[in-house]
Amino acid sequence: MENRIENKTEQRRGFLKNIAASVVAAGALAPVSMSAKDDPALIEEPEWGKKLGLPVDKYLYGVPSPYEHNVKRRVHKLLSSGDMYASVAMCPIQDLEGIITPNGLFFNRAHGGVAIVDPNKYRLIIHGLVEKPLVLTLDQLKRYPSESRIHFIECPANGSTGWRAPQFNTLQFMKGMMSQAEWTGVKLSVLLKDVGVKPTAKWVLAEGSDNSHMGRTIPIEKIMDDAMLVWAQNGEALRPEQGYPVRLLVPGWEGNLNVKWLKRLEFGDKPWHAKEETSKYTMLTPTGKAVRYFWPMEVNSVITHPSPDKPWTDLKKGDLVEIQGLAWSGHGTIKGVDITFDGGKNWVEASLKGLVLPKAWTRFSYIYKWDGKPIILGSRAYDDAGFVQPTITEEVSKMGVEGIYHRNAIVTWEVTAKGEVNNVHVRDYKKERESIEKMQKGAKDA
Ligand SMILES: Nc1nc2c(c(=O)[nH]1)N[C@H]1C(S)=C(S)[C@@H](COP(=O)(O)O)O[C@H]1N2
Ligand SMILES: [Mo]
Repeated sequence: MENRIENKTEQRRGFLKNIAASVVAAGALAPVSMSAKDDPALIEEPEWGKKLGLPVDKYLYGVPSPYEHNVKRRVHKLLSSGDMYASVAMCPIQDLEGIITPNGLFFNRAHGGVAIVDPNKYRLIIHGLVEKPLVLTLDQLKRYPSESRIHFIECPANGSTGWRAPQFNTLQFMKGMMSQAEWTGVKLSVLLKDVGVKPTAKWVLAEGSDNSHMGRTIPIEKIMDDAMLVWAQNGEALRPEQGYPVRLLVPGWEGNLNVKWLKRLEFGDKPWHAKEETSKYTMLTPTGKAVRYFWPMEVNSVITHPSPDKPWTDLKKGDLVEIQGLAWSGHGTIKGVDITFDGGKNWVEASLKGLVLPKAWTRFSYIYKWDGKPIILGSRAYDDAGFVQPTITEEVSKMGVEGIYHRNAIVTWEVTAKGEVNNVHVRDYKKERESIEKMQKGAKDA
């Protein structure tokens, strides 16, 4: 960590010398000027002003402008079971503004389809190693004092489509297995006062009422720390896709632990998942050892503007442009984000925009004057728990190449002279080869 900061200062000095002249403060960012006399959009009265608009009762639940029809979740056949019941609809993170995902665009991962639960028949069972088992209706649950918190949910397989080699040239399919909402519900530490958890309880099994059940076990420390039962998402009831009427929220931890359509919580003294093959993910590391418990999502970031989906093809040499992206960490709060224009040799510091919250997406920004020369653009986030995003080579030496989960290496974009943006990997193959060989040897020795 210390090294990193020293290096950063050194590198930043070198970098600033080179491009300081081309960087201008945000205040100077001006819109492209246009002459009124050749702009038909200014001279002619628009269609929509010549007639009445839609009656206000046309949509009593609003829908986006028809011109925004391209902003939608997308499903790739490589990532689904084919019939779309066990599948994932990816969030268009390249189209989002700020840090909140509109409910209709929240990514949706389901293993047995999206359950449509009747709230009147909904029951939540809390049992096992507790003094007083509870069965709650939805109304009873909502009587507990509520809290609203902003957190991302990220599937640990997010980014797995591109760690071995670039596979997709779209940000949506690369990193769209995550979204962020303001969640409202009750903290489990508050609700559990009513059940009296026994001191012998060490693990909690959470189970959904959908076809897949999605049984997951979670250590009691996390349950008592900041886990919640949530029933609302961005100011309205959870969407069916997010687990209506109630889901478990495990802030910052693997997406799969956030059990939707929650049916029961059972307190026990051992991790059920040790017996259940399918109920947790493990990861093989270069030493040949598998990591069994791997819950928090690592510090991570990606540049959304530009990206393959949001290229700079309409920019002219010398234009000022805002580079933007998202940074997040399941370990804590984002402290900063660095940006490279040369594939990781030099770094400058971006600024964090708006709310900077723990275990939450944080938007970052950097005003840049594009001179039309090709660049290799990337972002590197660091958090208040001391974690720094690794390069692909660092990630491969630590984690090997077998696991598809928890990939958080720096993402790099090649921006061509035409402003096209491509997903590229900046790698040190020699080091990676060595680490793979070490891993294979370790596995043999074990
Ligand atoms: N009951 C249930 N809960 C579930 C799942 C499921 O299939 N069934 N999928 C899990 C997985 S793998 C992820 S990544 C998150 C995705 O949450 P989302 O669909 O709200 O984005 O939900 C988790 N909770
Ligand atoms: Mo997931």
